[in-house]
Order: sequence, then structure tokens, then C-alpha cells
Amino acid sequence: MVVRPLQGEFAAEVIGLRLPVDDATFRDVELAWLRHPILVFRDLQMTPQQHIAFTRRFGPLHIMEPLQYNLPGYPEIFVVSNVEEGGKALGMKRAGWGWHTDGEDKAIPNAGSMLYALELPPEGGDTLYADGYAAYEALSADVKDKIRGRRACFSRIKLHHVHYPHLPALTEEDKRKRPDVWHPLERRHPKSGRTALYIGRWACAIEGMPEDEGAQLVRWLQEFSVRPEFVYRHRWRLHDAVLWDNRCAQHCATPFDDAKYRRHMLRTTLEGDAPMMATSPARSLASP
Ligand SMILES: O=C(O)CCC(=O)C(=O)O
Ligand SMILES: [Fe+2]
Repeated sequence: MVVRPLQGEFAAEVIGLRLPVDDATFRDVELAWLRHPILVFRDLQMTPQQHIAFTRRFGPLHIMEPLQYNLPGYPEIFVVSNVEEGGKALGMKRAGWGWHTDGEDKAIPNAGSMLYALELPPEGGDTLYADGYAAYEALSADVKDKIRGRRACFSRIKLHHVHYPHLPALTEEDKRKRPDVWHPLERRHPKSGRTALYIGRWACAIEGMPEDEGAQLVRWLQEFSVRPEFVYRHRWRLHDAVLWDNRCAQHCATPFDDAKYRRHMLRTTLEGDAPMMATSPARSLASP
């Protein structure tokens, strides 16, 4: 197995990994992921069982709900796909067409996700990743002062119709299951100990700030965090699997002609921890 940088420290590719991996190899992968939040495994041959077993070594898996988009027989695998068979969608269409981190709208967001490419369109459908560590470091002292110790509100209820206009509106029960959540804007990564700017498309307000001012600062942070200098564009090759760290990186799927081409991807999702405020006393930093 060889690890080669793709863009600074942020993204790297792993060549020659064969599953299953032994403990020593897995430890190398884990260390590589801590250093490179976006890890691209090239030419990975894996069955759904192997995908699940490999991801589970990083921690407990999350089962996406409702189960309608999961691979039959494999609830741990979420299908991102525009493919239909017999008039039935095999997965979620247009998932993640907008900057976000997975699970940012939940009290316990997901630590990481691993997306595997099984069918790709000839053009479009790249995935963009934005480096939250680099964005945080690049903030001016003035903006850092403004967000220090503050949390942002992430609201599925307020923004569902904005981000998912093609999906049915939330029912009262959905809303009860997805109440607004508040997360620190300066987020300490539990393993690296580094601070990332934590923002995404479900953010809408900042605690302790008048509504207008908070909404304006959220928009400014959303735009700042995805400036081109922080972004890695992943151009998928067949059988790439990308493991990304939702605690310090946003991602965004880009459009493709989904009336004409097929794009079929399988994703496993890691459970996470409640985001930690960077200004809170450092906990002992566990090594991975
Ligand atoms: O399809 C993609 O490129 C990414 C979709 C997404 O946001 C996800 O799978 O979490
Ligand atoms: Fe996503």
C-alpha cells in the first residue's frame, strides 16, 4: 500500500490496498486518514460485506433512515444513485448537491463516510471537498473573535424545502424527529486535536447574535469556507472509494445529466461524537 498526496495534506490517494487488511496495514490507513481528511482508495475491489467490514474497523456504523434508500439486505449501506429498476429508484437521487457535512443537522453528526463508485457518468458528477482546518486557519482575528465560543443553529425544519425542493415536505413526525441542533463553529477534532471551521448548508443562525447579523455571518462563513483555495475536486474513477472526515471537511456533489447518464454509488457512514468546542478545555487526545 502506498499513500500519495493529491492536494497538500488535505487529500491523498491510497494505491494497492487489498481487502481484508491486517492490523498493521489498518493502523497505517488510520494514521493516513488522520493526516489527510480526504482519502481516496484507488481500484478497490469490494463487495458490500467487505465495504461494511472495512468501514466498521474505524468505529460503529450508522444506519441511515428511512430505510428506503438502503441496499436491500445491507442496512449499513446507503445508496446514492439515479438508477431505476422496474420503475423503482435504487437509491437517493441528487443527494448532497450543496455544501454540507454528513449529519450536521443532527445532535450527533457522522464522523466519516466512505463512498464507492460503481457506475459513473462520462461527464459531471465530481465531488468537491473543502478543508475546514485550512479555512479556520485563514480566518482573520476579527472573525475568529466573533465566532469564538459560539454555536450555530442547524435546522432541517427551516431549510428542508430550500435544499430538497424535489422531495416531499417534512411531516409533523419528521419534524419531531429532526429538531434544530446547535454546534460549535470552532470545532476541535477529537483525534487530531486540530480546530476546524464547522459550517454547512443547514446552518442558519448564531447564538447570542441578532437574527439578521447571525444569518449574514452564517452566509459569509459558508462562502468563505468553500473558497477555491480550500477545495479539492475529486474526479471519480471507477472503483474509487473516498473516505472523508465530516468533522473537518465539507463536501458537495456536483450535477451531471441525470436524465441521460447513470451514476451509482454505495456509502457506509460512521457514527460520531457530539462536536466539541475548540475553546473548551482539551480532553486527553486519544490516538487513533
Ligand atoms: O454523490 C456524491 O458525490 C456525494 C453525495 C453525498 O453528499 C454523500 O454521499 O454524502
Ligand atoms: Fe453528504
